[in-house]
Amino acid sequence: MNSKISELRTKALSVIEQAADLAAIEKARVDLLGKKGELSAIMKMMGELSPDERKELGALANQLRSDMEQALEQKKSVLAAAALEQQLKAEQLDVTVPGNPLLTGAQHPLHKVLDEIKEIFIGMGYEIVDGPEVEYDKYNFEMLNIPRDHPARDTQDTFYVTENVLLRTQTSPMQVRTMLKGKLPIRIIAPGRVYRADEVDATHSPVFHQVEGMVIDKGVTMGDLKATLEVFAKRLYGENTVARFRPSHFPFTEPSAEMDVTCFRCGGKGCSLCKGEGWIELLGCGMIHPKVLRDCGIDPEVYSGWALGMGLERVVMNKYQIDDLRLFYENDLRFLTQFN
Ligand code: 2U9
Repeated sequence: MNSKISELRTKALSVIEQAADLAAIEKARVDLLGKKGELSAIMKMMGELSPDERKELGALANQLRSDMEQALEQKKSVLAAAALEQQLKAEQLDVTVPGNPLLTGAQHPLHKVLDEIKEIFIGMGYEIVDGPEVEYDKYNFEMLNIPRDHPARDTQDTFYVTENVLLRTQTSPMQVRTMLKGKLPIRIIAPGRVYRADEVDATHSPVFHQVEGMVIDKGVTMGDLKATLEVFAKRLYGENTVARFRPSHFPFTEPSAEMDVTCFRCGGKGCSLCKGEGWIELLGCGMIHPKVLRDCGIDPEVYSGWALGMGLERVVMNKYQIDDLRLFYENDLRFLTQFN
């Protein structure tokens, strides 16, 4: 029995010493100290010994157990440290490697240019007004001198909600609402979404944006209109921009005009952007019709005013040479990220 204990001691210490990793040390622990292990087998045989022998050999076996436990613990901590060392080496982080760039949001090109337009007019003392997209027929058409039989009222062009309610086809009802409040003088810019029953193609959409403006005060003339819009054109497209006015017709202004600006790509020489013309049409404008002033409660003998209207999509398409209006509404990141 004595020699069995000392054989087990030699063998155990050697097995523990040779354990190559944590799994091997665990296996050694089970083999040596477990219920079915070799020390347990020795302990079971103790029952057959005399009390004196049992006392002596029991003490030896207990000493062996505690020595094995200590050796296992020691080896285990050496192996655990080595394993940790190896893991740290394998998982080494290079903190200087550049990270994955995050996609950041950016302003939509329509919004970006609208903000520029607003800033230009705010700088000249204008207020920005907002109003409902579902409007009364009265504010959208009637008070703007657009009679019942006018082509613009054709149901093909207008989304009607009821006989008297519609989706606004222009932002002009906001000017009507402002005039009806009766506070003068007026200097406003009215930007917003408008609706027309058009088929979608490269230049048409049933939803688009207009920016309109209006000034009403005593003694306002066509000279004020021209001077203000020339400054606007230079601020929007650059100081070298020249504006020209062509006669036009709108039911709500008299006289009416359209304003062209020199092409900002070729400076007026003629190129593919301006189709060889040297000019690009920017907006419509005119002196507010006396009937419109009167219907909105303003005496045209005392007050006069001018108004402008432009399609925002067209301005942005010219500015960035975008050839298809649908790109504004498709939210394709390949398009949108170009304006970051
Ligand atoms: C009131 C009085 C006058 C607004 C105006 C235009 C000229 C104009 C078009 C440009 C392109 C609309 O988007 S578009 O199709 N608009 O040419 N708009 S003057 O005149 C007003 C508005 C309200 C009470």
